[in-house]
Amino acid sequence: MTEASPTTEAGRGTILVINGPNLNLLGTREPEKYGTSTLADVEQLAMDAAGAHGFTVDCVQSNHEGDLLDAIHAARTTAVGIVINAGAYTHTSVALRDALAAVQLPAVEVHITNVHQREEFRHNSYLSPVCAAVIVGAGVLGYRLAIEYLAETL
Ligand code: CA2
Repeated sequence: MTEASPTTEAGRGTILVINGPNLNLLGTREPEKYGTSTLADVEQLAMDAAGAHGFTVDCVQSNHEGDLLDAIHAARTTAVGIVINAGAYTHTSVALRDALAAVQLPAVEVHITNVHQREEFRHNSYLSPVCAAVIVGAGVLGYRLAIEYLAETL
């Protein structure tokens, strides 16, 4: 018997949108840096953008690296692509990079701020080399651009 494709239940399939540590605070602190949109706003924006192209979204936010790894692993059978803002784990986590490489789904890395204008330690991303595209500094619009990219290329 052939395995069900992740595209069978939901039109063109499901895009997994992952937000990492502290992004649950969006819209509540440091608006000058991260803007005024909340995480719920970002997830709605992603849902709308994906829906316009026939995709559904699964949204995951966690402050725990292992939970993010589990979400990426699960995407292997549930999603057709990934949008990931791994927050500070971007700059530290070989494990998240290995997970993204292992699942072999197209992934887009998003950062709300332009990490290259910030501290030196934010300039390196362990994830960028295993992502199809990287969007930084576009604010929360970056999530929409990431979904547009996946919708064009999937
Ligand atoms: O610019 C981004 O999206 C970042 O991924 C945000 C991370 C940071 O560690 C990365 O270098 C760049 C930090 C997320 C913190 O989110 C907050 C949101 C609102 C208020 C406080 C923190």
